[in-house]
Amino acid sequence: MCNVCGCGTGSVEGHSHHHDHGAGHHHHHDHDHSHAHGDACGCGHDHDHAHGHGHDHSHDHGHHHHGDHHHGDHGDIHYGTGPAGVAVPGMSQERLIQLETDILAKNDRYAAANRAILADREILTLNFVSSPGSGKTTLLCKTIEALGDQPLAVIEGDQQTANDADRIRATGAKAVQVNTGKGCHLDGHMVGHAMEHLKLANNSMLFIENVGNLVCPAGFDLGEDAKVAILSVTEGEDKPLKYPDMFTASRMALLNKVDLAPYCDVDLDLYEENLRRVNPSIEIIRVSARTGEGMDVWLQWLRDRLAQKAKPEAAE
Ligand SMILES: Nc1nc2c(ncn2[C@@H]2O[C@H](COP(=O)(O)OP(=O)(O)OP(=O)(O)O)[C@@H](O)[C@H]2O)c(=O)[nH]1
Ligand SMILES: [Mg+2]
Repeated sequence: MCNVCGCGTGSVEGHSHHHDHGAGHHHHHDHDHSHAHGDACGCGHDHDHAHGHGHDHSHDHGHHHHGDHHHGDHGDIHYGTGPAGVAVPGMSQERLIQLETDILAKNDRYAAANRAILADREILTLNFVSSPGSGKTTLLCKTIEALGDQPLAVIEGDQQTANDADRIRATGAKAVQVNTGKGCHLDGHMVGHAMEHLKLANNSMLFIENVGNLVCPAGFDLGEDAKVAILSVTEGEDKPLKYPDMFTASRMALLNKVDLAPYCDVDLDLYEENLRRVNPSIEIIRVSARTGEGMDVWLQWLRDRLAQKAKPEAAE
């Protein structure tokens, strides 16, 4: 997850409802606020704030550079080599790990509740993750149209606007938009709330379009059956190597916009090779939402997953 942007702050403080998310969002950058909640004081050491009065914090900002990054052979700077995998000015690695553990534990409880409901109702749930503009909404619209009368619903996550939910509703499908404000990902609580708004049919499909972001959504379980990563050929074949977390977390990768491949200096085989380097078991389908190439393979994959979702008949 993303400690740097404080994207889980709302959850930690019990404000994980999406309307409150923006308000909680700055707080990890806010030194005073951290104190009020007993968080790391910024001195780089955890200590009990009840006894921390008089501690001089003024020395602290910008001085503890050593220890949170390493230099490589060419002087390249590597943050994230500590146990927390991330560096935040003024926070110790121990404190960061505690914060992440708290946030994700809370998220996991919401996600588990969603998963239990979705399993009981045999609803195949897919979490579509990608960078902005890779074609998630276009692919979803084409998928919905091709699936015909298959019962399904869509949860749309974006920082702002209802554009994508409007595009989905134009196909005739049910959709609810979740605006995350400054938030950079959907979380389990937001999705549970959105599920309540959608009258989900039993043995149906639920598609969740996450906020366009190749980083933070990787860490947040929503209760889905699988993450489906959408990549477009225009992004470049090195993206799986640069943002590996998203692709190790995904079961399926749709390599979209293959119609544009002739116009780009892109090597589709290398794209797939790089995906398998970070996730050897990832499934990959080359598609074009524009021309429909590969859509039959993708639709069959969806139907197979839905069939698997059906619970075995209860033994008499
Ligand atoms: N040529 C081509 N263009 C595509 C394809 N799929 C999507 N696009 C275009 O890519 C642009 C972005 O598509 P969207 O579906 O909005 O992408 P998105 O991932 O939902 O974007 P965000 O929700 O903003 O992250 C649009 O102009 C689409 O028409 C494709 O297969 N081929
Ligand atoms: Mg979209």
